[in-house]
This record gives sequence, C-alpha cells and structure tokens, in this order.
Amino acid sequence: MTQIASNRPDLPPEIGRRRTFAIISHPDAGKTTLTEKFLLFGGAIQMAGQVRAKGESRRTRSDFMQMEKDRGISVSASAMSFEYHDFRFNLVDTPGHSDFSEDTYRTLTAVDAAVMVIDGAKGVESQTRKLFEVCRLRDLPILTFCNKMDRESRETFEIIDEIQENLAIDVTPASWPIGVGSEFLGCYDLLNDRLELMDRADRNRVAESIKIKGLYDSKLKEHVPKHLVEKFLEEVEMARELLPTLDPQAVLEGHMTPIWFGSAINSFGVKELMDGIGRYGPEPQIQSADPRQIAPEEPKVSGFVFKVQANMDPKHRDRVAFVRLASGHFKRGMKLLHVRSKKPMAVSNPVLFLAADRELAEEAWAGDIIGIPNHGQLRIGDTLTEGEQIRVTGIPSFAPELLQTCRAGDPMKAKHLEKALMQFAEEGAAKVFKPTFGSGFIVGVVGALQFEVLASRIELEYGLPVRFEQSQFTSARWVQGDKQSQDKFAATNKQHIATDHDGDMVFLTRLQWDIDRVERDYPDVNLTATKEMMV
Ligand SMILES: Nc1nc2c(ncn2[C@@H]2O[C@H](COP(=O)(O)OP(=O)(O)OP(=O)(O)O)[C@@H](O)[C@H]2O)c(=O)[nH]1
Ligand SMILES: [Mg+2]
Repeated sequence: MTQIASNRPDLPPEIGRRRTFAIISHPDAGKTTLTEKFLLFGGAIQMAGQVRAKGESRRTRSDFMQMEKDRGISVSASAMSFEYHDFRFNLVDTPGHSDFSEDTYRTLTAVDAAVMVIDGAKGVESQTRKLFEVCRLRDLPILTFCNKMDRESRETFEIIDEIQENLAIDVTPASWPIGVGSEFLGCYDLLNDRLELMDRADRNRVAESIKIKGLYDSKLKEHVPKHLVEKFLEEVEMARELLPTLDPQAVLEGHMTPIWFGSAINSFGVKELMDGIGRYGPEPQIQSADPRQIAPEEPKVSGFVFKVQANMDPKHRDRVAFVRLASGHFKRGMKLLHVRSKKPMAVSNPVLFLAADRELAEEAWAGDIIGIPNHGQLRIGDTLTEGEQIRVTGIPSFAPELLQTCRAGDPMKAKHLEKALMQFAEEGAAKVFKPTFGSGFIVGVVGALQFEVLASRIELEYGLPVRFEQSQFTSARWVQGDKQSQDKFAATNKQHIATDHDGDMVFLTRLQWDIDRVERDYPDVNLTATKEMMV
C-alpha cells in the first residue's frame, strides 16, 4: 500500500486501508457531481448521473429525495461506500445550503477528513469559510478540489492565495492547470509527473494520461500549444519558488491542504484526487468519548449514530441510523449494548450504503459507516458498544431558531400529522412541540428551507398535504428542574407550555423579556436553548 505518512501506530490492514471523508463546499460548487464521479471511478456504478437530469439522463445517486431531484440541490447528507484500488472509501456528500448545515456539521463529527470543493470562478465563498472553521475546530485534514476549470476561472495563483489568506492554511498544488476557460486543456500532475488531458466530448472518461519525464520533457510540447507551455512553465517555476511543497504530516495535522484542479462534470482531475485521498488522507482516527477515548484498533466493536433518516427509500419504509464504527471488527448478527437505554440490541440487518441503495453488510471495520434499520430506539448521539458504558462526545445539538405552526390540510388528519411529525422529530430533522393549549403543532428548525423539505416529505411519505403558518411564538426553551418546581412553573405559565416528542416540558415565547423574567422569578427551573441528546 502506498501509505507514506501516518499519525497512528500500525493499524490492522483492514482498518488502515479505510478512508472516511465528507465532501463540503458552498452551495453549487459541484459536490454531488464529484461524488457521482467518485462512484464511477470506484467501479460502483457504470454510468454517472446528473444533478439536474433531463429526459433519458440519469439522476445522481446521492440526491435521491424528491425535493433534491426537483431543485437540483442537496438537502440531506448521504453516505456511500466503495472500493478504490487498495482502499475502501466511505464518502458522505453533504448539502451546501446553510439552511441544512445542521446535517453537515454532524457529518463532520463522523469523518476523518474533508474534501473541500471550490468553484474555480468564485474562490472562497461564505459557506466555504464557515465549514472550514468547523473542520479546523476538529483538526480535520482537508484536501481541496478546485472545480469547474472547464469554464472561465480565476488565475491559479489568485485562487491559492485566497485560500491561504482567507482560511489561514498552507496550500500546496498537487496539479497545475494548463490554459483557462475554453482553452483549458488539462493539468500537469505535479506529484506523478504526468500530463492529464481533458476530454470534452465524453464526460465519463479522461482523454489521455501521458507519462512525462519532468517539466522540460519535449513530449509536453507535442500535446500542448506553444503559448500555453510557456505560460505554464513560468507559473510552475514561480509556484515551486513561492509555495510550500507537500508535507504529508502537515496535511494529516490539518495545517496544509493539497489542491487539485479539475472539472467534475467532465470527470477530469477526479482520479488524481482519489489517489491523493488514498495516499495522503488519514486512516481511521481516535474518537473522543467519555470516560475514555476509543482507538480504532481496539478489538471490541463500538460506534455512534450521527444521522437518522426515515423512509429513505419507499421500498424500505423504515428508519435507518447512520453509524460510524469507531473501533473493532463488526459482524452481522452481533449483539451490541445500546448505552443510553442500557439495553442489548441484536444488529441483524446492518446495511452498507450506496446512497438510496443498500446492501446487507456481513461485516464492517472501524472507519466504516453502516446503516442500522430500527424502530426509533437509535437517536443521534447514541453509542453502541460490546458492553462498556462509554459515550461518544462532541456531536453537536442545535437550537431551533425558527418556529412555525404546522396544520394538516384536512383537519380530520391531525392524528396522522402528529405521527409524521414525531417521526421527523426523532429523526432529528426538526423539533416538534405540542402546546398544552390550542390545536396544531409548533415546529422548530434551524433554516427556513427545512420547512419546505418537511412539507414536501410529509406529503410524499405520509400522503398528507400540510401548511406551515406563522406562529405566535418565536423562541423555545427546554424547562429543566425537579418535578415539583416544573409543575409549579407550568401551572402559572400555562399559555406558554408545550411538550416535545419525548414528553419533556418546553417553554414557548416571543419575548426575550419573558425568558429573563422566568430566570429571575423561578430560580429552581433552568431554561436551555438545546436539549442534550444523551441522557
Ligand atoms: N461547467 C461545469 N459545471 C459543473 C461542474 N461540476 C458541476 N457542475 C454543475 O454545477 C451545478 C451544481 O452542481 P452540484 O454537484 O449539484 O453542486 P453541489 O455542490 O452538490 O450543490 P448543493 O448540494 O446544492 O450544495 C450543476 O448544474 C452541475 O452540473 C464542472 O466541472 N463544470
Ligand atoms: Mg449536492
């Protein structure tokens, strides 16, 4: 195997060959398109689909929800596992839109690295910056792909400078583009001394890969027009002088990012990036947990839930928990301890994902992401072990920032609506509150578009048209305290009291003043903006 750097002791080979990473970027930079090409080169699919498919063309694997297909944006993270050369890749395509960043942030707790996609014409955008900061907090290694080089793009140096300055990370070029826009020919692979030429005619293949003996090999001139060779050589000489060379250790520590240039839609530059992930990307890493950390090479199996999704595929109407294995060698049928409930759980039908498709997983290793179908026992943040009372830490919980009332189009269907909303609440897709007074449900989310996703999913998955309306409340706070103080508080604030899907008490209001008043007048109760998911 071509492992050349590692920040871990020797791992069992099956674990050491795993690469688990998320693809992140500002909306529209090309994550889903890139994911599709990863699957293509990983041999997992025969033909790549398109984000916005017309007529006969295929849809992408990772945007499988109806709203994703309709709008051509990703609204939910999806996982995919496949082989690539000596490696096993577990890849998560994330949504770029900030209204869905809850999902992206949680995904970043379950991966060992991130592939940051940048649009060559736009450079570092607002959401790139935010996501980068989250990666930095977790010291996640980052590999960068500068996409859409087939269109008019910025100067290569300008892009690199912008990343270095805006994100305060060293950037080292792994490839160098030759020509821009309609003159873009391909890239010089600086790590392997190869000339890669792009095929504009067939988007599913790379035109030519030409082995070259260094930059001054005369073969270069045979394939590249003279004026482009001159500019390219000048740039590469400058880059070698001004930019740092690739330091694998610095990459693993998150201080340096190698950058590849390419065009995902033209399948260009993708294989080089994949080779780079195998070679420079991290092996499965240590997981922080309480009361002790978990190392991937530990023989006993442990894992944690970072995402729950109901009704992923109408063919399988169930709920699937996405579990990142933190340690050990998992085998189908194993009995694991569900630490939160202290109950054993037989994992008889674990699945491996290929986005909406899945296959039974006979086994899995630390680093893998598997799906566990269940009836609601598994929640985000839950830990599974072979018996030890240990809890994975660091999975963020989000305060609902926007509240709306949800009503069924048909008032007779209120009970059905309740069932649907409770499912989404358990999935973590929304917070759902049932007021003590009045009818309807109050739904809380982090980004406004989440209301639209919910409405669309409730209609499609439960056959219930619903509407979301402005609510009289704008803030929700969980009420904590002993039963007596809670009851006393509830008795005098009836108009504001609701319960969440676990039956826990929530205080709803539209005034910060109210929250301050409660804190002053009821010292025995505590109001919190998020509810700890672990009990
Ligand atoms: N010209 C050009 N267009 C591309 C390229 N890669 C992707 N696109 C287009 O860019 C648009 C957005 O691509 P997506 O793959 O959906 O981007 P995304 O990052 O997954 O978007 P969100 O998930 O919504 O954040 C689509 O119309 C793609 O066809 C490329 O290399 N060149
Ligand atoms: Mg997408």
